[in-house]
Amino acid sequence: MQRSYPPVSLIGAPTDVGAGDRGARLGPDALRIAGLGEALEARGVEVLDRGNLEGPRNPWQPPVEGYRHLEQVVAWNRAVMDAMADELRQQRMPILLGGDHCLGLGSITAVARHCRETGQKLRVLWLDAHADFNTHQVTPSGNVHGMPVACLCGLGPRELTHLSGESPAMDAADIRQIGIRSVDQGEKRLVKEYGIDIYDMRYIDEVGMKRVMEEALEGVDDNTHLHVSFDVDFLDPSVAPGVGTTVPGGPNYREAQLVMEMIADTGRMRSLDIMELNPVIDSRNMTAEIAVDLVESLFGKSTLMRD
Ligand code: Z70
Ligand code: MN
Ligand code: MN
Ligand code: MN
Repeated sequence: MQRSYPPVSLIGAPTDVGAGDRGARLGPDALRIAGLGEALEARGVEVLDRGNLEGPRNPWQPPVEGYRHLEQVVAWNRAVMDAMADELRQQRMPILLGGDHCLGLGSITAVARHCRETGQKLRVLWLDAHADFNTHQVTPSGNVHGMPVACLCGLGPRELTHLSGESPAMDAADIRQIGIRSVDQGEKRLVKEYGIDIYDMRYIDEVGMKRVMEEALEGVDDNTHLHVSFDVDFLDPSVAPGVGTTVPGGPNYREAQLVMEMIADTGRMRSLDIMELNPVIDSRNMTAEIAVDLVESLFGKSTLMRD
């Protein structure tokens, strides 16, 4: 029996205001051109492309008091939060097409609020090379895409931590980070302090991806809303060169496929972010195509029929 999925809404967020390079603003169209919508339809999923959100342009300025483009980051995150919330209210599955990862804040703020309103448990899987847990005091760059998880846990500027009015937007105990291999000095102290559950590359190498995913998915049940925040730099650069910040030593294609297949097996994914794809750096849209491949696996595509 093939699993059935809720109808999907694609939401483009063409901005790189939170990033250190420009180009992630082109991510949504690169994913569309790689055939994301058609691939989901081929899996029997109903897909509506809502087009792209609008927001302020990237002023490309240096950081002010530890933040680059804070005002623009706030505006984009509000737009993302509202758009995600609309889809969730209609029982649809929003897929956010980034855009840089600062927008994970708006996305997950909406998802967490939806879970509170509907009495569901939240589980966030944060697939990334980075922990994205910086603050303006410890950030080496001022780039807000290095801060969304801290903001979600209530640590950051009020405009970002209180995006929906409530703070913290989510419980730090609800997130699992996988693939982590670049954490800044001050950031390390903070993730420890907040008790973030991190499956870093060393742990993945030691125990293997299968066990990592079993642990990260432990406790996911019929009342769980699973949100996947997929920063494409999670992947090893040999598989996915088209991102602003490549970090060597990431999951290879096979490990990444296993991650997606094990998420699909739960049948509980109800929202997804696909972030940080930078077509300016990519080669013939190959990273976008890999991302689409992986998303097909998230929606249950596997080599053999296993269900
Ligand atoms: C670094 C910082 C980051 C993504 C880079 C990098 C953060 N920790 N996140 N690329 N997606 O500047 O805070
Ligand atoms: Mn729901
Ligand atoms: Mn990230
Ligand atoms: Mn990253």
